[in-house]
Amino acid sequence: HEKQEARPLRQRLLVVANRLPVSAIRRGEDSWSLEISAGGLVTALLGVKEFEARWIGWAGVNVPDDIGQRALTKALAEKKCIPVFLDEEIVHQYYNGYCNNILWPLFHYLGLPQEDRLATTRSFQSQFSAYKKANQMFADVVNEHYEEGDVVWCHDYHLMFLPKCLKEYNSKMKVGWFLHTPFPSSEIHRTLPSRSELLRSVLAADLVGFHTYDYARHFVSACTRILGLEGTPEGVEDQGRLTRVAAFPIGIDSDRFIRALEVTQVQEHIRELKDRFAGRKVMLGVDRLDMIKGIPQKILAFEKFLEENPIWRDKVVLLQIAVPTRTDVPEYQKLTSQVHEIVGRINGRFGSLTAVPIHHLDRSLEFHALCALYAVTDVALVTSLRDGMNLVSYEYVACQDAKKGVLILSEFAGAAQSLGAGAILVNPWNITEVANSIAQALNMSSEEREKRHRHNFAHVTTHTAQEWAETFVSELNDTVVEAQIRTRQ
Ligand code: ADQ
Repeated sequence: HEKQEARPLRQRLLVVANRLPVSAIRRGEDSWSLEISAGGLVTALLGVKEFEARWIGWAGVNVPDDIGQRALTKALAEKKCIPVFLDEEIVHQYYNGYCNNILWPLFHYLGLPQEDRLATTRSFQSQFSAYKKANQMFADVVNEHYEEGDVVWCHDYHLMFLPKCLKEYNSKMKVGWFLHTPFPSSEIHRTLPSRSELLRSVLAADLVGFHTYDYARHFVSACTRILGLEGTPEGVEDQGRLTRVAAFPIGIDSDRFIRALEVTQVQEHIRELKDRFAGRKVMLGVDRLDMIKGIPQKILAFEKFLEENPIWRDKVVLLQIAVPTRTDVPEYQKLTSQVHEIVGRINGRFGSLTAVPIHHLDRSLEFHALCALYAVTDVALVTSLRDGMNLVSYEYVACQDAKKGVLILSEFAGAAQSLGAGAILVNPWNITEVANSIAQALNMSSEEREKRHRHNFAHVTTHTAQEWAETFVSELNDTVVEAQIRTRQ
């Protein structure tokens, strides 16, 4: 009886992702300080009232000793987080290697690593083994904390092997898997040496979700072409067992952005920025510094625009904020210097003693500064070469209700499917087309801006992160119930 009373009233949701939503800093042998990082996923799940979420994942730090592990586990428990401890070698092979060097570029159509093919092929096997081992370690922790009735929601390309490991522990566990990146055409996926094994393990889940219908369709084609299974309108069928596959487009917590614009600190930032750039139109780019975001292409398009529109040269400025990520990977270091070189060249070419056309910052901005930038700028440029969804485009629209700025958006971002009617869609590889779109955006009439903005603002404020999470989890619950009914019949 006592045990029953202690159980939470709401259904428990175990959210499993590679990284926990905290940054942990070790202060002493057995003391840690933790800071919650309020990413999209955290805010999405905080809004889901029917469920009580627990987070399972890697804390992003190497903790080799028992004392440190015990202390960190205890500190994390207060934040409803449960750690998976990965050692340096596993992190190197699984995270830097298989996840970021193989799956990430492949899923964004950049192909498998080309240089030194032999070395890559040789390390491929050990990286894939580390990937499976790491996924098994996540499964062990989930299994240890799982209670009957819980829903387990696995996230992203880091954990494609997890659904299978979990179902091997307990075939009754309700398991969902969601991919935050694109799922590429089956022609791309089939180049991956471990293509079948990964598909089969994902199929062990009850519900598999993607941002767009296209990604879901690519996944189903990969299963039919590579595994020879049957694709149905509901998903993929294997010997009578259905894995439901569907699109669940993510959103943002739009209220959080809209409310922030009322905060005094944000209004002060807005005033400062207006003074700083008075008399000029301001264009904005906000991205993680990653090859998929198409930052060099964006800057080259801006150069082309300046070249072809001399009257705009001292009347427009591009602010590009790029947060460095994966800084220890040589390709990312190369990208940083490439971007710096292009920016330097263009500023040298079009700048004057008092003003430069591009302000490039290699850093992350705090939330209020970001909201102010979103609110004051006239045009946002999102030119990803591929992007699962792209939340920056949503955040920009949420902050533009007063100004009704123009969004230029890559047709290869998932967001193009939801914000396409309001944005100017571009092929980011076509520098001339992007340059022309910049001119179109800067010259657009206020009536047209208003019309386009209305469309996008309505979408962003109704298709929120909370709605996304709720829909996925309730669909997962329903899928399991339907499957039980089918087996009874
Ligand atoms: P990301 O590739 O990280 O996400 P995105 O969706 O744009 O891309 O989200 C980035 C987040 O980081 C945004 O919330 C943004 O505000 C923040 N951010 C970016 N640059 C910043 C800066 N300089 N300073 C402060 N904050 C910054 C992955 C996929 C996407 C998918 C999301 C969610 O690659 O396609 O939309 O997951 O599923």
